[in-house]
Amino acid sequence: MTGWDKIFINCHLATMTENGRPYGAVEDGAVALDGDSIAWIGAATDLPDSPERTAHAVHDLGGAWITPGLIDCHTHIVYGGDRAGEFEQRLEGASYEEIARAGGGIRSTVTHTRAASEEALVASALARLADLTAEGVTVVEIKSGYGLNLEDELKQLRAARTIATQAPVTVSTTFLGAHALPPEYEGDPDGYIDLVCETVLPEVARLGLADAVDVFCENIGFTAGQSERVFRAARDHSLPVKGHVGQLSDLGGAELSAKYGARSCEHLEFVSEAGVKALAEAGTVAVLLPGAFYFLRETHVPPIELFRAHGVPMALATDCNPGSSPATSLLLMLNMGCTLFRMTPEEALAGVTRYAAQALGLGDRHGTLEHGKAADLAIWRIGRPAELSYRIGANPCIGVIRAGEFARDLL
Ligand code: DI6
Ligand code: FE
Repeated sequence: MTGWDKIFINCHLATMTENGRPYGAVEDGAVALDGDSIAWIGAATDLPDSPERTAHAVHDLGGAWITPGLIDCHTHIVYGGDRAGEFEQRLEGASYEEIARAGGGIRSTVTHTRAASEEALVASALARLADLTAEGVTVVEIKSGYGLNLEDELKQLRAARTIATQAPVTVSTTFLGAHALPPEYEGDPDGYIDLVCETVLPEVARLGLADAVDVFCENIGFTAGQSERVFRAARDHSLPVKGHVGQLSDLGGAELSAKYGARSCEHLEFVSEAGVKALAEAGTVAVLLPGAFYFLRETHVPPIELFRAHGVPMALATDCNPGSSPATSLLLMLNMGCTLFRMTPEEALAGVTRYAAQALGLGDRHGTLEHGKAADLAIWRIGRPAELSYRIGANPCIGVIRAGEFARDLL
């Protein structure tokens, strides 16, 4: 009797490790959990003893597949209000950029986020998060960037930290103070960057509210020079960086992010081959956001072939936000990554497990099924892993284990 807490048998494993098989698959596998970690994993025939003698609880999965808990590595899920009105405006012909330049867009969400209480922000985000966790998500990244002043950026980040205590997820927080220019700094973007670098970021760092720092380096966001100031301030406070770059235009943000050793670069529809090479050399993950691509009816596809050719790891995420991607289905992003960007289903799944973990600096604990890693599992009633990318609007998730405990149990 080994005394493990739980064992799952009669199942197939998409370990997402590099074991030489597609999806790192182990057919007819078994996984044992003890506490919040994987205690044993492998082919069922290699189990040291009968399942009943190894674990307190035996779960027969009837041929289901197990993947690592999914990771949504890029969201703006904490915000106030919504932007359905802008959706209508865009359908009548206004562009996302025009709406932003006219004071709508991100600024409109800033107004609603500033007006919302911290409790209200937590409650509305938890409702959206429930859609994600029902589909097997066990780790979520949450950005600030709708407060744009000290008080409201801190409020957003505290709300994100609170979510980790109220939902079955690990939360990684990102300070995105340089997301948009708040109205009180109109005409003075450098003055706002001073506030971000000299006041807000140091306080966020002092309070331990952010795990990384992000910037929106874009023609409707901040220049490369302004973005670099934020990256330097992050480095001064020992915080890793990531960059929203190349969503609408190429300002050289990929090269800049690589120079600062960014964990990830996001969007990347507009990036040169030199930028892709720089990402490869820096080991930066390309986080692709097909929800925003789709919702803004973008036509310029990220250079998937170049990422492959240069060995840039690709992740996929929802970018859940009220303006460019009101999406709360990571499975739909798998389908869109394949249909819109021509990723393979295996690349898509790696993009919400192994490489999403890498994008968050959590690869030592999350993203693959391996002995000693987090006991975060998603259990699927599917015949093979490609089905996770293939279906549209289905949720074949029949179980979620997070930190060793059932977070969803339809077994
Ligand atoms: N790019 C995006 O797609 C989101 N932020 C960003 O920098 C959109 C944010 C919004 O429109 O509210
Ligand atoms: Fe985003």
